[in-house]
Amino acid sequence: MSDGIRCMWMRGGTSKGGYFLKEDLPEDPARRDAILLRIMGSPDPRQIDGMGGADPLTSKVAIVSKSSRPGIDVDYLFLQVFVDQVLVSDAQNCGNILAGVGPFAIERGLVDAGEGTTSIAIHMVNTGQTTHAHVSCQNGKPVYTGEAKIDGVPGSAAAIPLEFEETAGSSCGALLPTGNVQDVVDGVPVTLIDNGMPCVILKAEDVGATGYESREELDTRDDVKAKVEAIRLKVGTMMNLGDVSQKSVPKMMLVAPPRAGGAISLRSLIPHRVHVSIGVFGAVSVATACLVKGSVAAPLAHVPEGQQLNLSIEHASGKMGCVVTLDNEGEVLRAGLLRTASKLMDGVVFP
Ligand code: NQM
Repeated sequence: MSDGIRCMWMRGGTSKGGYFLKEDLPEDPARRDAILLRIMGSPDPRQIDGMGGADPLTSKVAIVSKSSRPGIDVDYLFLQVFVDQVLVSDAQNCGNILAGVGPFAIERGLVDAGEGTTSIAIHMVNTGQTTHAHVSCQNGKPVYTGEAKIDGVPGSAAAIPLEFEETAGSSCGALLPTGNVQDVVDGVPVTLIDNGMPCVILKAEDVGATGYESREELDTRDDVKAKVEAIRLKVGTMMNLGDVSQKSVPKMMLVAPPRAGGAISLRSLIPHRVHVSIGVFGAVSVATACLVKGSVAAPLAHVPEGQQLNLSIEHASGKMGCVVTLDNEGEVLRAGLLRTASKLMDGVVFP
C-alpha cells in the first residue's frame, strides 16, 4: 500500500468531493486520473471500495495551487470522476465545489486570511474565467458555521458569496454557440446556451415530462431520458463541444413555468442522472436564458424589472437565487450567488 495522498474532503454547496493541492498529485494527467478513480472507487455504481458517494454530485475533485497570474490568488481545476465508467473529465466547471476552494486555500496556507472577510480571486482552469469568493475568517482560519441556508443542504453554515464575470461562452466560445436563440432538434425547440456551463434548454412537456417531478420520479423515466440523450448527442458538435458521448456536458435543462414564486421551474439532467437541485453555473446559464428574448425559457419565465435582478430557479429540492446585473443593452454583465461549504475530513487517502 502507498503512503497515501494528502487531501481534504469538503462539501461545496450541494456537492461533495476531495480537495487536493496540485503538488500532492502526479503531474501526468493519465497517472493522476488513474489514482483519482481508485480514490473514488470507480467504476462501480456503489463506489464501495472508495470515497465516492455513488452519485455524480459526490464524486468530484478540486485541484488547487497558488497562481502565478497577476491579480489571481489560486488556480482551481475541477475534475468529474464518473461513478460507473473509467472516466475522469475536465470538460466542465463546478460552481458548487468552487465554494470550498477559498476555505481550502486558506487552510493549506496558499492565501493569508484577514480578520473578517477574505476575498480570494480564483482562476477556473477548466474554462479560463475568474471568480471572487468571499470567505469569513477568524484568527487566520475560515469560519464554517453561520446562518446561511441553501436548499439541498440541511441546517445552516457561513455564507460564501461567489461573484462571476465574463462567463459567457466559457466552453462553447459564445453565449449562443449556434448564433440562434432557438434551434430545433428531433422536432424539439431548444436554446443552446453557455454562461459558465454548456446547457440545452428545452420545455419539459416537449419530452414528455412536467418539469415538476421529484428527482427519484424523473430518474426512473427512461422514456424521457432516451429522448433527452438523443438530443444531447446531436447538439454536441453544434455547441462546439465535439463528440459528447463521453462528456458530462452539455447539461439538459427541462423548464416549465414557475409555481413557487420563482423565475422558472427546472429539472436538470447532468447529463444522465437528475440533479438533486441545480449546478451553480447551470443556474447562471438558465437565468441568462430567461433574459434572452426569443429563447425557449423566456415565455415561461417570470422576470422582475430592473438592472440588478434576483432570479430564483425552482428545482427539485427548493430554489437557487441568482443575482444578475445587466448592462445598458440588457445583456448579462455579472452574476453572483451564495453558497456555503463544510470541512468534513483532513488527512491522507489511500488509493
Ligand atoms: O453547474 C453539477 C453541481 C454541478 C455543477 C453538474 C455545478 C455548476 O451541482 O456550476 O455546480 O451540473 O454536474 O455541483
